[in-house]
Amino acid sequence: MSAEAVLDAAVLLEHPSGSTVRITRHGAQVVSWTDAAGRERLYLSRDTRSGADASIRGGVPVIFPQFGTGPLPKHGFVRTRDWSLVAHLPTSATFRIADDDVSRALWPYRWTVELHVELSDALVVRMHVRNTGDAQFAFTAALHNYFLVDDIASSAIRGLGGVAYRDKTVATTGGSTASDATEVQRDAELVIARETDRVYVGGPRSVSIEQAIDMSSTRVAAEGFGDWVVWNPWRDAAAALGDMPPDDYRRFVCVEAARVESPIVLAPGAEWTGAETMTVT
Ligand code: TA6
Repeated sequence: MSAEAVLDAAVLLEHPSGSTVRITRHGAQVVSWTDAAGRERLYLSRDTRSGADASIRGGVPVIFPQFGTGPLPKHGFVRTRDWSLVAHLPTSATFRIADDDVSRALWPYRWTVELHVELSDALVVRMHVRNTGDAQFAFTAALHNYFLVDDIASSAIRGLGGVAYRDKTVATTGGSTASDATEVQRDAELVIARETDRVYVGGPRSVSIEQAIDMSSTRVAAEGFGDWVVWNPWRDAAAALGDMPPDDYRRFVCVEAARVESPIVLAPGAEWTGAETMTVT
């Protein structure tokens, strides 16, 4: 399936302002957001993989119950599964996924995740995780946003100055994430000019991608997550991905609302919500 086919198969939301959102049942993944001026704000690779076990390269992948690498498949397992569409109105949609035999073979817990997407003058994505079993569990999570930029060299990420981060591009002995180098971002703005893979520990409520499209900026405000991740593979790692045209590293930056550093612990019956609000400024 091509990127066009991914978009064609997606659930469409339309706002009277003219903005639109498309969400696939595969991964409950937002794969397109156009603003009121008709400009696409999210990156979607034209070489994305699709189909049963594939993760779609672009948009807003939903990461649960494990961010990054670990005992489970990388970035968890809900981004590669089909979700149920449980509500669909012109400007909102709700998707749900629950544990099953396949998930319990990997991770022996009972849970549901609902993703609620709402389009107004902003795009709001809300992720609800509920423990429906009788054992406590811990998880990490993210909304792995791929923001489209006209040119990575003339865009900048604002909001993370003074925040400590783990630099995942720096290999340390043993290569374990726990021992990745920790630094503090000195500059107010981050201009991406090389491979960048950072987990910011804590940080502000909102971050913006300045001069993303047509000189306009994309702002993302998060609640409930606590951490931020910034990723751009740059030339060589983009070429190695295999599902992205090599030069596309210039056309996006991932700025992710994430909970990576201190897992969320849910007691039986308990619920957690993480949300992000994206606006054009
Ligand atoms: O969020 C950043 C990151 O964890 C990077 O380390 C990079 O691997 C990226 O996600 C993409 O992962 P993926 O499994 O989708 O290729």
